[in-house]
Amino acid sequence: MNTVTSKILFERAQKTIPGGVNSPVRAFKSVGGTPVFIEKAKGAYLYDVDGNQYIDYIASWGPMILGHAHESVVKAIQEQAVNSTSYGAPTLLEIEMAELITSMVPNVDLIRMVSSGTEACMSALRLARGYTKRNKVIKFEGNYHGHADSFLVKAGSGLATLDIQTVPGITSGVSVDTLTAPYNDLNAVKKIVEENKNQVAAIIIEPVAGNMGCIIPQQGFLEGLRKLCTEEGIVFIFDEVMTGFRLAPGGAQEKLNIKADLVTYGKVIGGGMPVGAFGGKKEIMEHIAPLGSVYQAGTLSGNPIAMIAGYTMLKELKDNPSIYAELEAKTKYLGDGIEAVLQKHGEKYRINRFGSMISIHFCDHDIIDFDSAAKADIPRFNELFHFMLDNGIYLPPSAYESWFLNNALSYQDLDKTIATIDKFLQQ
Ligand code: HOZ
Repeated sequence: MNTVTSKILFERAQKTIPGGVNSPVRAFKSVGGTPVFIEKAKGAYLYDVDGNQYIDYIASWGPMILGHAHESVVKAIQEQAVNSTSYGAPTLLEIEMAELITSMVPNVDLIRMVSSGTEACMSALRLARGYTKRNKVIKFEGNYHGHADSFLVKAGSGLATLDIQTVPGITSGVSVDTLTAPYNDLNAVKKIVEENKNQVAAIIIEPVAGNMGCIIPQQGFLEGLRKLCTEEGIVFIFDEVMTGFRLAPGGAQEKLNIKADLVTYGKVIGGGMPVGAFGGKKEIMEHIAPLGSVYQAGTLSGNPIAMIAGYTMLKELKDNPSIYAELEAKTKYLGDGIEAVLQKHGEKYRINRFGSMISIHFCDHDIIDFDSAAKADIPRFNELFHFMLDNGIYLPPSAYESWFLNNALSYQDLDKTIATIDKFLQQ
């Protein structure tokens, strides 16, 4: 595959942008090689600056559930753009968006728009601290909640990809309040809570993890955390930046039937535009300014372009819930097809799949937490990544990321993906 223009652009980018990218995972550092630069995308396909087409399994890290440049979303953005791109003042659109989200998602009485998933998680934690008057937070190893200081301890995604254990610039005063436990280990969490009696403000979790590959919560894990939070007066925060509106109209809360106290969202509620939100129980949300004194603000919060793009996509998901069954069927088809070829070639593997999230791990042990994910054969994944890319299939450029399916993918695309993995295994 000819990617000469991408290579030239990467050289040029490095002269003015740190590492040539605006988000580290994109740099291909762990998989090696140089990133391809994208010119456009439509439906299930990305097109790079050299004119190559790729079947996309990233979907902008989740939000492109209906595929890229979905017609109604594009039209809505165009119609709004002529009325200006930002006002810094209230709009009807924000109310319609809040009403739509609260009609789709359980346990969200009030919701505040922000501009990214990072901002949503950072604000939700501040709120939980303000509400409980406690300082500590428990997060899970390999979960990633954006790049706010409190969350960059044993984090997944780019930190796992680049093997960054400690982040310079984060003071010990901040990180001392972040306690970590292995994912799926309820007893470890109970122990931490016991050792920090009445000090834990929040437990934050990716209800289905997507930042160390896709990892599924084991039976009883989330239920146990819910019970513990209720008993100990801890705010239970679901980070639904990846799972929100993807696993079900009501996200992981609906799909797994677990109530969170606060929920955070990211790009998915903007149809891929830069946006996020956090919401939850009235009793907690009322502590946010201007109702309460937990301060949180932003000129671009509730931005009209982001609102109309997100509203249009979410409304389509609400009106056509069969999309979820279609997506899940496609993901199962892909997973079963990949499993068949892996078995045929006697490869050691685990496939983790939930809804339209999936990841393949080359190993002979179950992938249930960060340690087990890290013990898989990462170089083998990196080889797969490059073989797929060279054959027009764009997987996440890291073994520590989930793949995300979009509903524009055809069964022909899935067959091509399976056949390409078969070819890879024949080498
Ligand atoms: N941290 C993101 C994946 N979990 C990647 C963000 C990006 O590079 O766009």
